[in-house]
Amino acid sequence: MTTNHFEFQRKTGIILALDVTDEENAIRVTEAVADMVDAVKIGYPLVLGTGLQIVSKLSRYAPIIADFKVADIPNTDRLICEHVFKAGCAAIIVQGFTGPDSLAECVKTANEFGGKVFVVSEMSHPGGDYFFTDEISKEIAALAKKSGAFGIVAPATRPERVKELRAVIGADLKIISPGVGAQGGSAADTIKAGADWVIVGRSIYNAADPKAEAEKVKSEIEKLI
Ligand code: NUP
Repeated sequence: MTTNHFEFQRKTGIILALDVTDEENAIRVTEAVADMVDAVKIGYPLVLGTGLQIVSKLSRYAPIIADFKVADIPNTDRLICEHVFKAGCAAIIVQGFTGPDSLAECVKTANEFGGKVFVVSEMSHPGGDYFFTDEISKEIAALAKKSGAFGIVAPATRPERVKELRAVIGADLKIISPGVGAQGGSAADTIKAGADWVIVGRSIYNAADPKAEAEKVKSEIEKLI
């Protein structure tokens, strides 16, 4: 069994969402912003485009978070998590609506590899609160805490919800927040609301100068300290 020794440390407060679909761009953008981000989040677009072996190529630069929003029965969840952590990912994003047994299996498998689990509590897009009502999101966040997850995913597009979800989980769990930039959320407002990291994708990887764009977000967060 391979053990993943990557630790998340909050230096800049930025996680890059790397939704490019080819290796050349993936490496180019990651190399450019590696000093500016604490982790790189990859998901279906990049992994389906290049294969899971992209993890070993990118993990030289930063810890890798696999955003597969795992949402299955415990046995299937375990098989998915094993592949992700064996490939060298430091963390995985899973859904919480699947319930306590599925979540427990993800956390157990992650722990076997020294990896971490983030649970989606509420999604950031406009329709994201259609089923994830305030009460459901809070219940999912509470379940994430009870299950021993490392953190939750909460919407930067609704900082007030980040604040409410922070109140549910307390200080021990981490919050990572997508929705900054292209989806309209503000990095400063999200961190002020209680997020530990903002997740930024298109506004960095589509920029003519990804490094300069990441620097802007970094200094926006630094001003809060
Ligand atoms: O609620 C969520 N919203 C969201 O945007 C949960 C996510 N995991 N994401 C992901 O964050 C999304 O799939 C994308 O990879 C990233 C946001 O990217 P962008 O909107 O900054 O381009």
